[in-house]
Amino acid sequence: MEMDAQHNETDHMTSGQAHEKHAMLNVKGSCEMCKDRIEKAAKEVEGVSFASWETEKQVLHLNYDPDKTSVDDIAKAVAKAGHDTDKYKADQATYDALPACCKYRN
Ligand SMILES: [Cu+2]
Repeated sequence: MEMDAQHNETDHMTSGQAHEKHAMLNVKGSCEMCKDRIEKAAKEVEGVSFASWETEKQVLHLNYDPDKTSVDDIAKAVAKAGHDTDKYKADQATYDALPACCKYRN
């Protein structure tokens, strides 16, 4: 009687990249060096296929495989590289070691 039951299942398969998810993460930084550092830190996380940080908006765009990693893991890696995220903050020592042009706190 119900013909609609199939519809939900097919939605998953519309994209070519089977598992990829897109996410945006707020990440603090200031210059082009920060952009390189943030994107490199994110891409070094296994499962991340794309990372692009917008300097003006302070937002990191991500494509990743949710079977291999999570936004949480990526945020941790970015914080470890010296950049604050919503959830995880960089250690003071790590932050202090950043070049002067990269200081984004105050
Ligand atoms: Cu910088």
